[in-house]
Amino acid sequence: MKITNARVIVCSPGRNFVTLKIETDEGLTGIGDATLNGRELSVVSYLNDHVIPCLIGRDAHQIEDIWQYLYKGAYWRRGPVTMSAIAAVDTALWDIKAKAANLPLYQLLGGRSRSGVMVYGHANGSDIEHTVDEVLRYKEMGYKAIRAQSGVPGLEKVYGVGRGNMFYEPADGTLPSEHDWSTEKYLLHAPKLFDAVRQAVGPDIHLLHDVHHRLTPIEAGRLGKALEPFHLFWMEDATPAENQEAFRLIRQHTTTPLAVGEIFNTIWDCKDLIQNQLIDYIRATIVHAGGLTHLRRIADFAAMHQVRTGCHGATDLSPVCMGTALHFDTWVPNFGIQEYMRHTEQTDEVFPHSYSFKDGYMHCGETIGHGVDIDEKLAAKYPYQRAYLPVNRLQHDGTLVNW
Ligand code: GCO
Ligand code: MG
Repeated sequence: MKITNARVIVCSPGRNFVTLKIETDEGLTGIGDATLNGRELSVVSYLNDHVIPCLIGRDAHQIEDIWQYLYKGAYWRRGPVTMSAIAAVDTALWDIKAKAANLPLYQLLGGRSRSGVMVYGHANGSDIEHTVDEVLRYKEMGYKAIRAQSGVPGLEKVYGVGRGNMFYEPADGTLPSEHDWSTEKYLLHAPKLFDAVRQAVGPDIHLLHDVHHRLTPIEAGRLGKALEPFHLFWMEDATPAENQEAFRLIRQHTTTPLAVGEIFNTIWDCKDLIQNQLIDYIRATIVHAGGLTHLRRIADFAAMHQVRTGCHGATDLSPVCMGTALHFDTWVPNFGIQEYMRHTEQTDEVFPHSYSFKDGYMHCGETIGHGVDIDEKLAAKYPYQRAYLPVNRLQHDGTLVNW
């Protein structure tokens, strides 16, 4: 089965998405997500100018060889732009292979390991009271796991406080907007938030929190320790992880489970974290970590060290990534949880899909392939809109800090 054509489709039904469509001489087509929030067009160029010319004429069944060709063949390895492009090719080819086999994708990975995929939703509030209300609203909707974020008194704009609650969107300006930050204010506030949330929601709901890379390791240790009485499912991205050793210090100070990795793009970003058991959940997902072919390699390595998966699933990852991740989650033996931020109605219309939510669990569906399509005519009605992720500065002197 030869690849005859590959096209990049850029659309913005509420936010930007980059989709790769691969066509074959047997009439089968497949799609993959290539969206890199705030840097979308760099992946478009990488695909159009460098990857697609190398795909034409290749055997669509040779997923592994094509992956190696794009990874090793480029000489310049890794990085989010390259790995998102490789992921899109890989996802589209798995979609095609599953269609050729007439099977839903999870069957090709090894079949079903669980009845459904536990997901967590985002409860975002401007203050503690508002966040508690949001958590209770998510509980009402059936969620078994809920991430809680709230505004911090004295800080104007912080990560996680959305404009519309169901559809939180961090890319919010035609130039990067500026957030302000105070570690002191945040560290005083976060334990109060979880005290209130845990009391309101009861013991049975899993609670999660995203620190979004804002603390140093010792500060993260202090927060993890302060949150122990509220038994979190995880504390996410407590500190940046370029230096994987940094997590050792956090680990020494707290038993709050640690998750990291939504910005990782290969196994090399998490090798030390995993083999030294410095984390509990690995957040890498399909689109930013080289597709299914690479993600399953990370997952197998993680399983050897009792690290479980917790795939990134923010709205800036398209429904194509979500659908594919759900097939991965249905199979992966060391599954932990899946993030699920709902897309807007416009996005769902552009990307018809077979996955569904019921009682806190997602189901990938039994449609052959990964079960997500793109309505190209509708997509054409939503052209690309320039959008940036924000930057973050210390409140007291304007120093640029981690976002
Ligand atoms: C999460 C993430 C996102 C990111 C976003 C950046 O845990 O869901 O932190 O909200 O900020 O994906 O593009
Ligand atoms: Mg996060």
